[in-house]
Amino acid sequence: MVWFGLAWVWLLVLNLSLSLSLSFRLRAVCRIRKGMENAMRKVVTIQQAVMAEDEKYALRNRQAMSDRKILMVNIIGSPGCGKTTLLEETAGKAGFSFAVIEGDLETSRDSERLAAKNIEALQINTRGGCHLEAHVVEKALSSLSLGGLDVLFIENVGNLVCPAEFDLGEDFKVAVSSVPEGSDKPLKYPMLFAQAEAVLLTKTDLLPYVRFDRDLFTRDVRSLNPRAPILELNLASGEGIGQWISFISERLKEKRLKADNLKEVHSKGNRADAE
Ligand SMILES: Nc1nc2c(ncn2[C@@H]2O[C@H](COP(=O)(O)OP(=O)(O)O)[C@@H](O)[C@H]2O)c(=O)[nH]1
Ligand SMILES: [Mg+2]
Repeated sequence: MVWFGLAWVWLLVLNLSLSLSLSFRLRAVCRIRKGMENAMRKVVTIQQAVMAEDEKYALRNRQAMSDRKILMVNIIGSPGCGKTTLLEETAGKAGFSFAVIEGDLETSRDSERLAAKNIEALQINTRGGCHLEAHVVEKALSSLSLGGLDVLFIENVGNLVCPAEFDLGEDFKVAVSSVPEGSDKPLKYPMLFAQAEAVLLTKTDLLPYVRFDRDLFTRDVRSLNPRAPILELNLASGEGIGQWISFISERLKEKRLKADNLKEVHSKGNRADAE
């Protein structure tokens, strides 16, 4: 009877200590989670502040390009999708003049490739940064000879994620995706494909050798972005480069027409004020 009583008391004590330790542990987990949530909130707030600050530079870049009637195009795609090759192939075939801001983590290989084609190219090395930012582009603008320039291309750091989140002051972004990357990329990286003014599908010469569902690619791009043209390019043969050049030429014409119309409206307004 005594033994039974002792066992019962022992079980009671064990149960109590177990539930106390569980409740302490739960409270500790809650505290850690709360701490993490607060830290995350701070990180998000800081990131928003950084992006808001950078937006001021983007506006300044946009204004500077508008004043000079230069079309600024932000080219974004994975490493190796053919961004530099596209610019090399554009040189000599385009009826417009252009310069390039090259964004890479390291090396000046891309700007050297472009310089070999007589394209003015300014290399920016982000030293680990996964995208270009507007304040860096502003500095680059002051080092480029912009006089008489029609188009300024920015080859952003090879990446489908971060560059899509940052406004550099460009007129628009262009998404580049190559056949060997696979047809599923638009839905996996929707932000870029949704905001692009044109989607380029490069390396179409590899279509016979790579499993690539063209219909799926087109359908997915369309679901994210109903109006952007999808331009297919084989940069090995130059096939499709004409439609790319026409697209840019058309956008340049539109920008200049808009700027001229705006100038006319302003001067009419000024004349009316003077009368
Ligand atoms: N087969 C094929 N290869 C291409 C094409 N475009 C580019 N490449 C090759 O793809 C590799 C990466 O190209 P690059 O322009 O440096 O890509 P980037 O990293 O996006 O600038 C190079 O070896 C190019 O020669 C294409 O249309 N077809
Ligand atoms: Mg490149």
